[in-house]
Amino acid sequence: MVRTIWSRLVASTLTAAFCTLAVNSPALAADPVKIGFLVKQAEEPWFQDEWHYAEQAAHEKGFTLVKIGVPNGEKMMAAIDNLAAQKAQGFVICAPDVKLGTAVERTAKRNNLKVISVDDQLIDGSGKAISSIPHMGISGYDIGKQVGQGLLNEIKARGWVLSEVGAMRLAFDQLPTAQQRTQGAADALKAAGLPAANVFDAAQAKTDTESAFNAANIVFTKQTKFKHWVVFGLNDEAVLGTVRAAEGRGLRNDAVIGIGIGGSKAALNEFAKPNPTAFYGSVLISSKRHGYETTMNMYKWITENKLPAAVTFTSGVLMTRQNQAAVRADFGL
Ligand code: FCA
Repeated sequence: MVRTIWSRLVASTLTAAFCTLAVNSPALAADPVKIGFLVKQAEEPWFQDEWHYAEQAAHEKGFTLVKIGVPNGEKMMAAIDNLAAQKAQGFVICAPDVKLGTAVERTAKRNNLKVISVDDQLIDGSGKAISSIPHMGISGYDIGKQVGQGLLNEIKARGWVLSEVGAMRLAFDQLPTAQQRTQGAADALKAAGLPAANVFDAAQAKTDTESAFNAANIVFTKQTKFKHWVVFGLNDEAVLGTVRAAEGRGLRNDAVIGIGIGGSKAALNEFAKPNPTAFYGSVLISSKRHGYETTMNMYKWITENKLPAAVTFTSGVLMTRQNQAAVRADFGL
């Protein structure tokens, strides 16, 4: 008898304890948080930095970050399916082609995955930005104008005559942010009096250094009358490829001024060379915000159902050999 009462008591206490546990800790029943971070060019230092700061968010919150390079549409689709199979709840993506936007949205939905885009805003079949996917990118046009202003200041400091300066725009116009960035730079130069006829487009096949090198070579071959050049493009790689092409023709830092966009290792390595090259500067943008904040936003979306801002555009600051340490410190890098 005593035993029966005792065992009943134990059983009811256990049930109560279990209920309390079940009610108060719903997370125990849920899958652990897993977030994908998919980037189009895993070998590019900018994307390595984004991953680094995304890892910081994962470390702080204790979730798993799955980093996948997605250089083409096929790999991207496989990566999204793979994330679903691994029971991830969402992913951040910089897609290899923004026109894959509708496919990304559909595949994510089908797999019940939340999605945030970073750097390159996804577009639909008619070329419109997909507003249902939260996005963090850079203020392309304004940052481009900063590039143009930086080039103008340096032209002035050297006493070059604007009408005698050639301007090379490394173009990758199928990517809207690339178009906006280079347009901003070209507009700033033209507004200051650089003749429109002095601006030459060099179309890149991809957004890497080699494609820029090839594209710039073609323009340098055709346009031989300019002794002074300014060069700009969507990122540091575009400008570095152009600077290398110029060097191949004997055009060095006294003849060429290049300003990139990014400011990660690609730029820092160049600044670390003992002799200054024609890579004069880079508008530093925040890989920390783009990597850490997007991932953190995704985490909060998953765990607190807090929808991220529809669009966030981040700003940049011109960084040169001289001020690199201070500018990076201001960015918390
Ligand atoms: C695009 C470019 C990258 C980087 C990023 C912010 O994705 O391709 O190089 O500039 O925007």
